[in-house]
Amino acid sequence: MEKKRKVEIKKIKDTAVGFPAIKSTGSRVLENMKLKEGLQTLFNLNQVEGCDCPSCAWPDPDPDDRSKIAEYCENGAKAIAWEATHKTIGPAFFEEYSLEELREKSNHWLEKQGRLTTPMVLREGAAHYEEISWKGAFELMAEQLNSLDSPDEAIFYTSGRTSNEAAFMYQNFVRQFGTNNLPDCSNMCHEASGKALGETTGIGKASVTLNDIQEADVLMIIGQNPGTNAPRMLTELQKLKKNGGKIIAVNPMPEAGFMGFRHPQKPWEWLGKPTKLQDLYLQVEINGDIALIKAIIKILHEEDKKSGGTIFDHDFIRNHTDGYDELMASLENESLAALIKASGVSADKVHEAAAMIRDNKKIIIAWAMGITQHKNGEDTIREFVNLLLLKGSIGKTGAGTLPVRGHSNVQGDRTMGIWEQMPDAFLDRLGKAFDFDPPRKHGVAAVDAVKAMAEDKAKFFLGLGGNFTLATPDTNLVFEAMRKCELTAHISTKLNRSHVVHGKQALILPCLGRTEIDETSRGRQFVTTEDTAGRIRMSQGNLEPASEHLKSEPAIICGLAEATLNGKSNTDWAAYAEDYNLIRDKIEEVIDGFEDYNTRIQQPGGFYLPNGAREGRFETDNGKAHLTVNPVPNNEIAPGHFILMTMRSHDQFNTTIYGCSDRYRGIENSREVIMMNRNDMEELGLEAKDYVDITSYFNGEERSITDFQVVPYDISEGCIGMYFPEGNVLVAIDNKSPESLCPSSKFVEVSIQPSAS
Ligand SMILES: Nc1nc2c(c(=O)[nH]1)N[C@H]1C(S)=C(S)[C@@H](COP(=O)(O)OP(=O)(O)OC[C@H]3O[C@@H](n4cnc5c(=O)[nH]c(N)nc54)[C@H](O)[C@@H]3O)O[C@H]1N2
Ligand SMILES: Nc1nc2c(c(=O)[nH]1)N[C@H]1C(S)=C(S)[C@@H](COP(=O)(O)OP(=O)(O)OC[C@H]3O[C@@H](n4cnc5c(=O)[nH]c(N)nc54)[C@H](O)[C@@H]3O)O[C@H]1N2
Ligand SMILES: [Mo]
Repeated sequence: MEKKRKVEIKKIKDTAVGFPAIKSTGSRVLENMKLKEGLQTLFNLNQVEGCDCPSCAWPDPDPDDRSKIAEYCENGAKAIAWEATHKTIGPAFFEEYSLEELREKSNHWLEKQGRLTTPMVLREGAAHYEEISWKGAFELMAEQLNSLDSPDEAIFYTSGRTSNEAAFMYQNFVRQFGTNNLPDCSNMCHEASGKALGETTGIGKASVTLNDIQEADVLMIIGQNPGTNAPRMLTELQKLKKNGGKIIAVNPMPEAGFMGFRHPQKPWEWLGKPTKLQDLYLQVEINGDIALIKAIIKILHEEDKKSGGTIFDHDFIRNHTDGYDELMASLENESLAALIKASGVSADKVHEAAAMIRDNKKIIIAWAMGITQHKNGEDTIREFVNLLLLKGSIGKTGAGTLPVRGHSNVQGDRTMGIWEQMPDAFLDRLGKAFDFDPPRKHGVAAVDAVKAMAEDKAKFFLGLGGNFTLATPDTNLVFEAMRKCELTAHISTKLNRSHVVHGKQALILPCLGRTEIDETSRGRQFVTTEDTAGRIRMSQGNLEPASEHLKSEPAIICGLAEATLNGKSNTDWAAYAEDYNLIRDKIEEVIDGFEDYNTRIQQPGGFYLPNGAREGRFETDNGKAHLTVNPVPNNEIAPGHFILMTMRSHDQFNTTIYGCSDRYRGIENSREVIMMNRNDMEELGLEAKDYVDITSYFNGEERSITDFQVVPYDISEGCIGMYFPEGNVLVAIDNKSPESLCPSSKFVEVSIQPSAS
């Protein structure tokens, strides 16, 4: 094992981006790429005809507003440099390192070795991966798939970096094979947003565009850390502030990203005073958000009654919503004091927030994982919708819902049919377009996929991107589940834990990355993606591929489909692999909103998909947006225990660890830490950097990790922060939302004990 790292603690930053970000971008790029290539790729990033940044799903500005040379952020640049590295690993590497040796390496080390170049196979009982031809790899998978007792014994995972074209052909193949087992990273991410918004507003996506943000009166940013995870959002928040808008941040810890901001591409701002972003900071308790929003609504309701109905938008409520009377009646039964107490925020701050909302008409609520990764994520989001609807703040300029998506094409993958429970209308059209009868039985989502493998109900796993083994909760159980499979295979760019914790046989299928040229017999191909605001754009790399043996994701999927469905499919898979225009024609046939796809995608900036809620049309069962009554969750835990949340540092992309520098939080050199309030530390007699063991509790089961260091932090009392994926060991597989099945990675009951050693 690698030597244990020791944490260094520095001051928490109160400003995001600025010069240190530029410096950090430069050093990460130079570490990984040659200068010329690095600049070439960065300049291509998010330009109208360039490559869609693979880091996050934040929308690009309209073509005229785009920065001429650079439309990226520090973390986007890191993601690019990481993918476009000139280091490669091929057969010689796998000959040198046995699996036993690779398993001892850290997650950072595995990915750091460079780009995968050649298909590799691990034969049953072998100690090393060895080279295999593409044909051999496809045949091995086909043989396994065709020998299963039922197609439902196969799991087909997707991570959100996959293009629309690859995702569409993947789900098409999987359904022609005969199953809906299509879990994806969204199952662990924004599932609750899709569900709650779909139900209440008729569309499970954001209702706002970038331009709305600049025009909002008040933007609430709840359970999200944009400075790290969507840095380009800060530019829009800065514009909002310059237009006189106000920002309310709701988070158990103050994140640098919304305290202050210096624009990275405006050097004159690097030295001057930063733009102060947040006007009001509400330090909630973990999962105190729903109580907070209810308290705000209750205060506004009282004032609305007193003022004769001037606070809420009663015309809008009458014309566009239902459920008002039930919602108001339910509020009469809630005690304001109890709601405020449950939120963890002081009464005067809750009143201050209510006053800011009361006096304004255009409200946006933005949120991410701090909200969705809870057992009651959907309830909280429905409560956001309540507040917005009461203020008439959905379907007009400068107002609306903003679930900030994670992976750069996670939203597009879902639009393309990557979902274990696609509706019949979609399946009907898919079946018609490709002349087959799609299976109707719902498949398994991520958590149930783990269980199916652990319980021997599934024996084949294929991952289209991602790192399933580390991204899913309950790491030890997932390891066991993967090891039980007959075959685990991964379409990947870099080596990761999922390749070294494997089934009886395993395959590594190396693919082109976003930054690379994708050339087929029909010429240079491009792919398309969908951002958080529902805009479809093209993405085209400009670098030479890392190896001549790489295949594109669509080509790998079509190759596998051809080998597996041999003679049983009416689809000319080879033709689609050569010409992605053909794929887009089929997408147009199956999915609404893609009319003239191949023509409109050529427009600078692409095009927006239809969005009823954005235009004030609520495409629900009765054409009205629904106000709903949602219970305040019981967050009670045993005395002396804490609530733990697992989140991202500034130096990672999900399970990809770039380094150990969580710069804004001042935590350096180690990730094996917990962030804890000083009062709680005092209570337990702990000093900074002490080593502790952490035990989690769920349904009478215990899970533990040892030797993490304590970092005193400005986090709500009783709450603890830890990094993902290290914390996943503690998240029980059944600790999830019963509605969306999303793991509650932000709510784990734990106790802390000083380490024995
Ligand atoms: N550089 C970089 N960019 C990324 C990613 C990355 O790993 N690195 N990941 C991408 C992906 S897939 C996603 S989904 C997004 C994730 O983006 P975020 O949602 O910003 O990710 P997390 O780090 O999980 O941060 C969650 C935030 O919620 C807060 N929080 C935790 N619990 C609660 C709670 O109960 N209530 C409230 N109000 N706040 C809470 C935490 O303090 C933290 O600020 O980012 C995407 N972009
Ligand atoms: N405890 C806890 N667990 C969580 C979360 C949390 O906050 N806390 N967050 C959850 C969330 S929001 C998400 S989205 C999931 C993320 O889950 P995943 O999407 O499964 O994980 P990533 O770490 O993004 O995947 C990284 C791998 O993708 C591969 N890759 C990179 N680029 C490409 C590409 O272009 N093509 C292909 N084929 N492969 C590529 C590389 O091999 C890399 O190792 O994790 C979830 N798990
Ligand atoms: Mo995500």
